[in-house]
Amino acid sequence: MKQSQILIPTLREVPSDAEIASHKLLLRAGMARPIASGVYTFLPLALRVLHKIQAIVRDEMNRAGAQEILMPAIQPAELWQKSGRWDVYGPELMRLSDRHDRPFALGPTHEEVVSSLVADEINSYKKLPINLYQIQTKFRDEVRPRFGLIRCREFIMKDAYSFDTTQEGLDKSFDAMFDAYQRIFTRVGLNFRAVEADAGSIGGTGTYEFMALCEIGEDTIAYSDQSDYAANLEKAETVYEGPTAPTGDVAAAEKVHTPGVRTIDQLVEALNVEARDIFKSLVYKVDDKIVLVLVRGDHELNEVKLKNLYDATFVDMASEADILAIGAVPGFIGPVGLDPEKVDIVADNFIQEISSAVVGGNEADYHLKNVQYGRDFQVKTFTDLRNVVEGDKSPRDNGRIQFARGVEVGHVFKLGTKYSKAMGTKFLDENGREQTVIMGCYGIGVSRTLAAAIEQNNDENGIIWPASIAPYHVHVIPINAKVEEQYAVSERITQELTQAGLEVLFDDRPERAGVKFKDADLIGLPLRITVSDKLLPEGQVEVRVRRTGETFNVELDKLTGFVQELIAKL
Ligand code: 9G3
Repeated sequence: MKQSQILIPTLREVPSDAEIASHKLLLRAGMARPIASGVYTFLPLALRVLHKIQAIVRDEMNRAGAQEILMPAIQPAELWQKSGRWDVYGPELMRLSDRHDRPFALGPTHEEVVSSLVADEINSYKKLPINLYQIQTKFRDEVRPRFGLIRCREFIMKDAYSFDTTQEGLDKSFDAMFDAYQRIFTRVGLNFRAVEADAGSIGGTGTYEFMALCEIGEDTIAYSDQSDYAANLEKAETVYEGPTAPTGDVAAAEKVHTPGVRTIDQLVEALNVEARDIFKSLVYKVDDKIVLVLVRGDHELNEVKLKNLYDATFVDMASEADILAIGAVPGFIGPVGLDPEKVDIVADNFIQEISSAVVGGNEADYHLKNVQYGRDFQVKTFTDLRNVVEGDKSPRDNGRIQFARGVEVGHVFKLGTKYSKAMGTKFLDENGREQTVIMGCYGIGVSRTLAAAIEQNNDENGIIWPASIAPYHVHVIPINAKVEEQYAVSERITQELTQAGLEVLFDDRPERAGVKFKDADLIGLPLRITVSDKLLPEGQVEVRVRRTGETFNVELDKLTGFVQELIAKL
């Protein structure tokens, strides 16, 4: 393909709102252009990469026995009213009305649509299991789109949905998808981990996120240094090995005047104690219950674990009124003297390691010290309520927990009957009895995968495409396109390599060599072939590997075989 014919508007500089490498490079390499916050046009090079990622996804989904369909982007509100989600989602769900003023949503996902389809079209166990998938544009009106294609408002997702008659069937479908995802991300060339994740609002159990490891990732991954155990921070478990607090008697609890001392750091300073000796008392509204949560001052509450403890739908910090209503004082909240009728007191296991603690005094400007759990206050439930920290014991092996950051590029869920019940997706079993279908759902962020690949494969000169998803395999560049022989040889090389099945971008533009080399490094094709007056007399051209900078002088009559062999390794 001649570069002078293709729209590749490369840039030297990018707008300041592009903070991360992939966002900058998508714009500079002339691959994407925003038309609104979080809404992008994919230009020719990006579309070629998207098509390659989609081809790998399709190949593995089809190999796993899934069937491709294409569902509509606009969805009638009735479906979301039937599942009960129309009122659950706020402004993130993009809504519109049709000409008859009927309400619709722009689809952020398709559980309702696909469950309704299967409810209408399948009603016998003989037709199950089935796995339907699509590759389609999704809409989610993110409050803060950022990082280019990593978090945008319109994006391309592969979403699949499995329908089984039994839990074992779902387990089998889930495992087939899990394996397909391992193969997909390996073939795409991503450095990724499958991490245990919380099912969140979507419900169900057994959910994994596929995380592309990169520093700009918004998610923290906790992994063991001695096994392939990995979990996202919401889910990662701590290991409590039992009370180690000395049971020796402790002086009676004592009030301490701490005017205006509210934060852990101020308390550490004022009372000359360690953060671990202070109990954070956090008052939450969990659905409609008021809960006082205790975690050590050196730990962080994990709100997802609190939500799961109560199997709640909503978890929010309590209001000042709620805090006063249970007899506590904002800024000086503590567990001592509260009425268990008015508030549940739950605590993270690790507060049991502290025998003499500092807590809020439930009185303005006062704290209590020498407070002992069991003597001075009771706890309704002890459980794992904190975020893991680096160095914690791994819950699965004798390793220690380390942190990494990642971007979620895939997510697999065991849904169970959450949607099939609501949407009436049933089947008649072998005894003619009506049963509810058991579902799984499986997503891949296709456009986000493109961005993650750039995040993981770039240097100061630009993108470095893995060969499997590169927009083209080889960049052919004559040092001076105006020199007849250089142009002719470049054209012939382009034809030969194309005939051999390689995808070639021929830079036929009348630009200076330096400009063409800079653009080639920016666009990042795996190989660059330079045609020059220096080497042509020897019947040679230079082949250069973008990732390593390695160069080879290759005879023209050996070029095709050489390039084919080299590209297979990139
Ligand atoms: C919404 C909006 C945003 C959403 C959802 C619904 C995320 C929503 C979770 C999923 C679960 C799986 C199938 C493919 C894999 C992921 N954001 N989720 O349900 F209305 Cl506005 O999408 N869906």
